[in-house]
Amino acid sequence: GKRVKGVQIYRPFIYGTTARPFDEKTNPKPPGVPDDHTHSWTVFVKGVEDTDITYWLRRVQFKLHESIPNHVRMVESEPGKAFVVNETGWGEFEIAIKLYYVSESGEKPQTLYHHLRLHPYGRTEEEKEQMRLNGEVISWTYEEQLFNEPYEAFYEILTAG
Ligand code: SLL
Repeated sequence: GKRVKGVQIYRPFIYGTTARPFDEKTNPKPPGVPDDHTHSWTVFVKGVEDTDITYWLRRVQFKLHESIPNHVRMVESEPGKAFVVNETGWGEFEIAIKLYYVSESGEKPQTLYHHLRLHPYGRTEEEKEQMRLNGEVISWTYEEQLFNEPYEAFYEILTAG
């Protein structure tokens, strides 16, 4: 196919993690979770304000720490749904997030890296205290996916919405 010359298309998305400490009242530990696990957490790739991104993103591979059973997780797209892995654990680590684009794009997969945060962080004590009070540790990155001179068929898909 031909490419649309001189055209750049940007699509915003968010990736990151949200973690909650286990707590009898607010986040009870489900049965079967190992004793040494202190947190539940989720890693995701999704559209801004939950807009659909599955028209350009086909699947996402999350590579978790090797200590986690079945640590390479492939998540296929479901229309309108975020790409998510839910887990429990005790430690922070780097997650490799590999994006696979829809075949019409002709784009090669691309890998992002995200540090799972379980513990409150911030530049100031106030920021940390706020996370403690909220009962969750959010670490999200806003990103824009650039499609440079997309193929004509893919351009149609990108601009159909
Ligand atoms: C650390 N470098 O030492 C890190 C590694 C690994 C965290 C953290 C295991 C969960 C499971 C888990 O939380 N690993 O057993 O399913 O802090």
